[in-house]
Amino acid sequence: MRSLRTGSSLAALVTGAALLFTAPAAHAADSPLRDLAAARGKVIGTAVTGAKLTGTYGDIAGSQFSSLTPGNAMKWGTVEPTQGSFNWTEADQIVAFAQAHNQQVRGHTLVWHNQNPSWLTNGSWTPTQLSGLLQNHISTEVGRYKGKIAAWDVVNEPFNEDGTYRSTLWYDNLGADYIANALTWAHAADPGAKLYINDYNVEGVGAKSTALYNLVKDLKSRGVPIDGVGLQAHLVLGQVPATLQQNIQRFADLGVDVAITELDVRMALPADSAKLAQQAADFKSVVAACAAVTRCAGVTVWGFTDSDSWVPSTFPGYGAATPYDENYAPKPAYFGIAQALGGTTTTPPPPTGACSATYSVTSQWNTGFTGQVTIACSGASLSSWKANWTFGAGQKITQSWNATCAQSGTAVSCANAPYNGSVPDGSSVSFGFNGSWSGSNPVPTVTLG
Ligand code: 9MR
Repeated sequence: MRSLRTGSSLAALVTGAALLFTAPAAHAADSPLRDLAAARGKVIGTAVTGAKLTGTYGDIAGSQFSSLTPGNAMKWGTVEPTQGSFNWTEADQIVAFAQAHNQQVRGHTLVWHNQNPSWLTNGSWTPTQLSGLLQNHISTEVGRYKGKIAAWDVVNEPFNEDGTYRSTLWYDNLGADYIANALTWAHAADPGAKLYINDYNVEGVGAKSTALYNLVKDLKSRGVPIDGVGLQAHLVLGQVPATLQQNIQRFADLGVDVAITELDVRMALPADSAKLAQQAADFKSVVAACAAVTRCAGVTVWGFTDSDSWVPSTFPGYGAATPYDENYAPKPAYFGIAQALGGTTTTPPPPTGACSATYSVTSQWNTGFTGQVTIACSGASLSSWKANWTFGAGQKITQSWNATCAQSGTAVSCANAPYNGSVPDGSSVSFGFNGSWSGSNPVPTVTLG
């Protein structure tokens, strides 16, 4: 039996009982998404979890995206768990990672009804005290990152579905002007940051987005510093609103920027090829709508991998909502994004089962580095393996563990150790090596054979 899939560098050769795969490493398109986006004057971002920014997750976050949004690290409950005692560890880490990778940071979020510290929500405050706490919070956090944040989601999710104000700690005690005040305080703390109001179910024209439109119009007429609106875009498969581009355009015409801030497209599990193709079309149409409007600054996905998504725990039975699968292989949705940004890579047939190898540099010093290759199988398995790659900049392997590696010129071939040849469906094995480098140390594409 022989099956060969081409067009994506993903080819599966099945011979008798043995499975031989060549599979893409993490970086799959001809140009990274961030380069495609930059060529169109757009930003492409992802929400991230600070602790995961190493290995393959870090490689993809750093190479494919031009903006990072801390998924949780900058929320009030995270940064001030006890009143007056701050924890900036994860937020600082994400900002440092972004700076090291020449990325923007989208600050998220300053005023919300969720993920507030319990000392705040359980306290009993007069409106004056509450207003003072909010001002202090905004001044402290925005001030800490002054000059390092491209845009802040200052106010998050202020509206109900019918366009009335959501009843929250803020609205109930301070009235609607908590929004104008929050923007004014944020502007005072960092006049260079773009200030946004961010909400969900405001992607198409409707009661909720019209309430947001009217609010922005009112704020602008009053001279309140408002630079943009964030359309979160937590979408359901096949349900991109038909009026998305029209809605983006009407905000642009009002004189504010627009950003798609939290894009994901969830589907009923299990995923199949038809759903993944629909998802690719959905991601493509959202990114294309942004690309078509000059004042749409860009698109951020809410997690780039299905292994780092809020969807499965919030919507049981739903998932697969992001552009990369749980093993960091790009899904058709990835190519949908790339195409909307002018990329030429065609959508690959969705893999029905594959083993793939991902290469990462886990540490690096002036002349040497430590690398790791992880071989992961999903819907397939291996009983033995060889991982092959070509070094592009004269790197040399000096030592390896959990595999036997041989290098001839630039070609490296690493075979499994006696104890780790078996990679059952749904599992992975890793091996490591030390090498030398000089000049540059680019990540090669690993093929399995
Ligand atoms: O992705 C975030 C998840 O890890 C948190 O548990 C959740 C708590 O509400 O918040 C998620 O992010 C939300 C974002 O901050 C605002 N818009 C909706 C997002 C998904 O819930």
